[in-house]
Amino acid sequence: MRHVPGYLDRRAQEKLLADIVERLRTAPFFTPVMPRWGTPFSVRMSNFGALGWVSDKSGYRYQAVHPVTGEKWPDMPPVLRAAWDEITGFPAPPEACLVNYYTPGAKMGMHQDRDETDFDAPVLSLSLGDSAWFRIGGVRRDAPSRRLLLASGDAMTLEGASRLAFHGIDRVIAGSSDLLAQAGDLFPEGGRINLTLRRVSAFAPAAGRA
Ligand code: MD3
Ligand code: FE
Repeated sequence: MRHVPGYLDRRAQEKLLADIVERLRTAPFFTPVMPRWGTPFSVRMSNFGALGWVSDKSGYRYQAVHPVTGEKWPDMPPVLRAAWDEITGFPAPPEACLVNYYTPGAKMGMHQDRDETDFDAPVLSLSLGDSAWFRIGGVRRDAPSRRLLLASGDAMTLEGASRLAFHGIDRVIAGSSDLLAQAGDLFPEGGRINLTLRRVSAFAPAAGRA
């Protein structure tokens, strides 16, 4: 795992936020619910790119359309594609960008990300808005964990052993950033947006030259 504090400067964060807000008009945040029980997540979500992650009573999955509007997901903001190439160097483009929105009281319990076919590809995360305490442990739920503060503009990559580590968001620090206020009245409570870029399907590298 690699943490890159301040990967996006303030201007780049504002441009990315504007690109996100524009896309949320056609792909508004939805409230995912837990499979089986239907308990709502405290985090609201949307997606950009060919595939988006959704969760409803029938399960977790990636799909090409928004679960409420039925429309295809918007394209990814160009700066995200550039960040993927620059930070990960992975030889195939990201297929999915999950957009998580945390109000100041929202959290995400410890979980593994295993709905993708290809665990060899990295996951890239970018944070905007309020800082949050991120927790990461081991590949077993009972392994010891540590926490890391993720601030607006920070990037983080997860690959190799960390790709299947349990992780979550303990707490958002309300009022720690004024970035989301730039979006007018869309985020009256402030909060935090996290973007995760992923490969979903397996990528077969071209055969090497002899
Ligand atoms: C560690 N998101 O969307 S981003 C998620 O801040 C998720 O919204 C958190 O966990 C958030 O699934 C954490 C950092 C992150 C993303 C993917 C990971 C950490 C990861 C995949 C494997 C291990
Ligand atoms: Fe996760």
